[in-house]
Amino acid sequence: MTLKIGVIGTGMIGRDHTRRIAQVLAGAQIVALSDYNPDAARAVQADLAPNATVYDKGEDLIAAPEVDAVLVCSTGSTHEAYVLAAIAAGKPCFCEKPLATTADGAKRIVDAEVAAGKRLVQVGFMRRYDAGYRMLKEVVDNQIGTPLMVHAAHRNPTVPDQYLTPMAIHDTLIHEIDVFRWLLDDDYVSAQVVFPRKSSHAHAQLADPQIVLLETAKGVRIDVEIFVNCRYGYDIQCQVVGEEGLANLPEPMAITLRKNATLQNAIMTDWKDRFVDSYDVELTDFIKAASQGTASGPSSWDGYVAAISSDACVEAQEKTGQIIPITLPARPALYD
Ligand code: NAD
Ligand code: ISE
Repeated sequence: MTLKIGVIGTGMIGRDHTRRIAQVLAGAQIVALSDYNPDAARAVQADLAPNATVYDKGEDLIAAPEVDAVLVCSTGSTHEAYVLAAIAAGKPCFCEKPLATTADGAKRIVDAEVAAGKRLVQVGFMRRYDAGYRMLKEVVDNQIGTPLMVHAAHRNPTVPDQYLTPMAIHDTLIHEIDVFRWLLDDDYVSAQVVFPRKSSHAHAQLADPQIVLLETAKGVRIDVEIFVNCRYGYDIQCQVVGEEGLANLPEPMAITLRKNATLQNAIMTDWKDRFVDSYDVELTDFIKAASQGTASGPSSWDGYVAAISSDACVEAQEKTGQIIPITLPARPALYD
């Protein structure tokens, strides 16, 4: 069976996911596209999916009989309504992060999915599919004893002018928020944010860098540096310290060059390149489950917990230095 997919939101990542489904992955085809800006959808149609229908409204794409499953890749604030519409239509839905921009919005999705009685939603937390993080998890689970601390960094070379202080959490740290829950099999109980000296490259409405301190239910302490004007490259670092040893996330593969009396390794500059394989694997997982009428991988529950934890981190930014508690509701059996 070939899964017929409709993509809502044909900006940077919507275009990239359309490319991988149209040109790289097996088992699916793009039959429909929609974007708030119809020219963006038509440009992707012309370049990558000439047989797809362009819909003016995402809701019409979701309802279209030829669409078996939906990819929501539009701006974060629009995700909730589209995911709810896909659940109401009984269609599997891959939603880019964040699942919703508020915890209440994410809870509405969890409630709708629980009422539907089966998993229909996969959230785009692609790091769980990254070969390096999977190797790290294997070592954390089996070789370094009880994990005690995590030291991490999420660095982007630059960000657009619209990127404001809270986005360091909702847009950027949200990947660490999800992947550390999965890596440690744990949940957060508190968050604290402190601001180092500000980079002169950050604009007036952006505090950059930031340091987020998370504490988990099992007592692991996590520090994450978020630095989105670091200039030198796109750099994701993660070190887990356990009772018996220490494990680092592997660096992405790169040529080691000896030349002109120097030893060099290139550093990537774009998240699209850094996680290119993980996006392929996460969408392969989506295609497989959606072809069976369901979803697997990061769930609405994971998206909801990420939203609750993000909200606490934003509060911790606003009350810098204070420790903000994180309390989670009981998890519905659907997500066991
Ligand atoms: P983008 O701005 O390049 O694209 C967003 C697109 O959504 C635009 O074409 C815009 O016209 C469209 N849009 C806005 N409102 C809409 C609506 N109501 N209906 C339909 N389309 C609408 O942004 P992007 O970088 O592609 O990010 C899109 C989403 O993907 C965001 O939620 C972002 O957080 C997420 N993202 C995830 C990753 C990742 O690593 N997983 C990376 C980048 C972006
Ligand atoms: C972007 O939206 C992503 O998801 C990238 O993975 C992240 O590194 C970047 O900071 C975000 O803006």
